[in-house]
Amino acid sequence: MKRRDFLKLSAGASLALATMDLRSGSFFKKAYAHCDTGGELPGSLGAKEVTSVCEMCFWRCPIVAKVKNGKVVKIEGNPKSPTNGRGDKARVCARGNSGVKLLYDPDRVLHPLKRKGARGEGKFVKISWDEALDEVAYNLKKVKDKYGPHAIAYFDHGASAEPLREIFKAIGTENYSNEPAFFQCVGPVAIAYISTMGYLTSGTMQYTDMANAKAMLLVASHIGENVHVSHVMDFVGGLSKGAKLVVVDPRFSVAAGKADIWLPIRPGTDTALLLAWINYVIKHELYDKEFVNKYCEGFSELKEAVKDYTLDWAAKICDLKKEDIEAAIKMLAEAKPHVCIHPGRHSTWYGKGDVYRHQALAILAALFGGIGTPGGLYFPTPISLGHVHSVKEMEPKESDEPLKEKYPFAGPLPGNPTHEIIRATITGEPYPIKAWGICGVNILQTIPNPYQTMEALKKLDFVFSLEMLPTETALWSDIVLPDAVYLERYDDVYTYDGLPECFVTVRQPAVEPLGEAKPPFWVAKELAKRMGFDIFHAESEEEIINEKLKGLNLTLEKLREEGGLVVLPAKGAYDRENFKNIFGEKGFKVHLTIEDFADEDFSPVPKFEPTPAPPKGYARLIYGRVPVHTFSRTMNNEWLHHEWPENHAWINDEVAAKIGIKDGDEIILENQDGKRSFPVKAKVTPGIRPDCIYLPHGFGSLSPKLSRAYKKGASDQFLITYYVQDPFMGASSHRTNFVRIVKDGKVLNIPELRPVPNEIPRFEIKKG
Ligand SMILES: Nc1nc2c(c(=O)[nH]1)N[C@H]1C(S)=C(S)[C@@H](COP(=O)(O)OP(=O)(O)OC[C@H]3O[C@@H](n4cnc5c(=O)[nH]c(N)nc54)[C@H](O)[C@@H]3O)O[C@H]1N2
Ligand SMILES: Nc1nc2c(c(=O)[nH]1)N[C@H]1C(S)=C(S)[C@@H](COP(=O)(O)OP(=O)(O)OC[C@H]3O[C@@H](n4cnc5c(=O)[nH]c(N)nc54)[C@H](O)[C@@H]3O)O[C@H]1N2
Ligand code: SF4
Ligand SMILES: [Mo]
Repeated sequence: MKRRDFLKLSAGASLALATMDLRSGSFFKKAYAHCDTGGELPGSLGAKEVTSVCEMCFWRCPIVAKVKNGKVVKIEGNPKSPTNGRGDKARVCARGNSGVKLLYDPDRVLHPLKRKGARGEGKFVKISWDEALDEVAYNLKKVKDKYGPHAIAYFDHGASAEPLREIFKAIGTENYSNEPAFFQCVGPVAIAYISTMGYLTSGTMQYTDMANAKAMLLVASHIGENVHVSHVMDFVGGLSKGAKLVVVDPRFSVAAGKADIWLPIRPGTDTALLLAWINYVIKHELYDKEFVNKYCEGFSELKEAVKDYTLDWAAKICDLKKEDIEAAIKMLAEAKPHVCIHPGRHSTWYGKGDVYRHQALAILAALFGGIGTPGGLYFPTPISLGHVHSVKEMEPKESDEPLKEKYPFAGPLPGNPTHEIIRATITGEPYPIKAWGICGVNILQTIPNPYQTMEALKKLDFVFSLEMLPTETALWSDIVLPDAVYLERYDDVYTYDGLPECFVTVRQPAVEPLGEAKPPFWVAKELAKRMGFDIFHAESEEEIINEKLKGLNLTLEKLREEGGLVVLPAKGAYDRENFKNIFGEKGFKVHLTIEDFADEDFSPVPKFEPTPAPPKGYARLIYGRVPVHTFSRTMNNEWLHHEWPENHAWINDEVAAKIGIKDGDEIILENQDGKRSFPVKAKVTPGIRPDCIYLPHGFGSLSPKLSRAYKKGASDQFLITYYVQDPFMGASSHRTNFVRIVKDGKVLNIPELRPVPNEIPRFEIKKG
């Protein structure tokens, strides 16, 4: 298959990479046809402009909301933002534009609700806020009194979950699942990069200087489908200036469509490739000697540890051609030190070996000298906000039987691994967990094994959620509290500490909350009152915001006058000498071998730990993003649903021909435990390996109350029943499941077209 043939396949590419300025498109005309603007044409004429911050995903782009007749009619990028394209080029992505349709989603939860039927059944009655809050406070107190503070757990994600978190801290529980954002997302990459180079390159921010890179390596990172506006702009900026690109992905992603070399790797074998590359770079002296001598520790141990990993070995394990992987590493080496080895972001793939994969990526970046240099990874600018005195932060007491005991690198983080909480809820061991609070996370669509999560939900004495939409998770709650949408509330002060310039901005309401929806700060304050916690001394969110802005000699008023955003200079992005690591130590050091890992009986250098290959008759289930949706949260959005209403299951064309599947056929996927998906259309393509089936994530909602999203496409999540927990920090794997196809009631086994070498064990299906 030649590159130009593949280019035809990446239909999503231009859509995604344009980062969607939809202002002049027919899309908007059509979209506005449904927008009730009181008979007036929408647009900026005569509209009030309110600056704020997007929360359609966590990149938090600065925005301007245009308000006409008391309604938000349009959202644009804040023209002052140095990262979204300034002035009239200020961009938001398709999702950012479509916040309007989250706000006015007819399915929104606008009143406090109390469950009437069984959990999950979706039957509720409206109750007053007083009743709802009394009920939450009463039940949390009851569980705490009977079983102790750790019997209460909190699942949270995103801005609106933060005020409520203070309640759980005051209760004294350490069982907040420190977010799907860690244990289902960045956990492994965070541990690897902090341990190797002393800072986190992939938190909310990504410190990747792709705009100035001469070459880039993306391992999985499917930029273009994974859309964070300034990140995509940096990527495209680098490419347009001629940067070379190597993409390692079993699927022909949008980014692969832009690549000089695409390596369609056997899933789960990336560390083998990286180890062979590290060995090759050392053996052929392709590394940056000055950088390694000056900043790196452990070079000779690393050299010794990787000496047997040859390109021939990796080619066999990874099912790639030796010539291709050699050409790729040479291409990257030629650009050193201005080479961007992307650290990745979502990294909870296989449970075992995920940390080593990202450790190997960090080592490769260091060998090329691509850290603290233009075009490589860079250092964040320190920005200090003022101290908040008006909220009394409580620290949870540690339990005698900590759930993270088995995981040495979950230690310094607040919260406990998600699946430790879920299993303790089911078994009562090591202690009972009897009540859950949920905010900003759709636990049934994002935490592996939703069937186990439902089992846990059934066991609870009490569960409540703060939500905007009647999602699967809301349907399983006893009390649902209606949250204000981000366009209706204050949240936080947001700083951007990257390149080309930094800034500070703030989220503020464009309109009043609809119905009886209330902002999270109000909810937390009211709950604190009822629980008897004297923690919120601020009268309003503005007070807290002003305390924070004081650190930058700003006030909310001043920030508003400045167009909602103040640009701050980026400092020290390439300054290795004055770098301070996250532990506050000055001076830049790279640990090519990690003693802390050895101290905990892990390997100090990356180790290839093969994940089991698909059992005979199955393909591995893999997943990713589509550019116009964020996880499950946007599936019911009118405009985004219109653009991308359902997902397709990507199936290799040779496999499809052998089992008689045609493009567009309706199929069902069945996993190794016999769990079946909703019907989904097949996308037959040479752009995926024969041993994988790919499902874009977030589709296939199980909530009948989401009138657009319900049963549209298939949920990857409901096929993920088997997970492996990462021995470093207890994060759970998402790519350890296998599927075959059911068509017209007949089960079709997936033929094995790529032989599996003996070094890779095979997954064994448990009977019964
Ligand atoms: N539009 C949109 N953008 C988003 C989000 C969203 O919901 N919507 N979410 C944001 C968030 S929080 C995150 S964490 C990021 C996630 O985005 P990334 O960090 O880019 O996610 P990955 O899992 O690294 O990438 C998915 C790709 O991995 C490939 N893949 C699967 N298995 C393997 C394997 O074993 N090896 C290799 N090399 N590749 C494999 C898949 O084919 C797919 O192309 O996206 C962010 N951006
Ligand atoms: N199978 C599978 N699982 C995954 C992933 C995957 O690709 N596949 N990706 C993983 C990754 S990288 C991540 S970061 C996580 C993301 O995990 P989640 O954050 O759980 O993602 P969503 O499905 O968008 O669920 C968010 C929920 O919060 C609600 N919500 C959104 N905004 C607000 C708000 O302002 N206030 C309130 N109260 N509620 C709000 C939405 O309605 C929705 O129900 O998922 C992880 N899990
Ligand atoms: S990338 Fe898109 S959805 Fe995410 S914050 Fe920016 S505009 Fe909003
Ligand atoms: Mo994520």
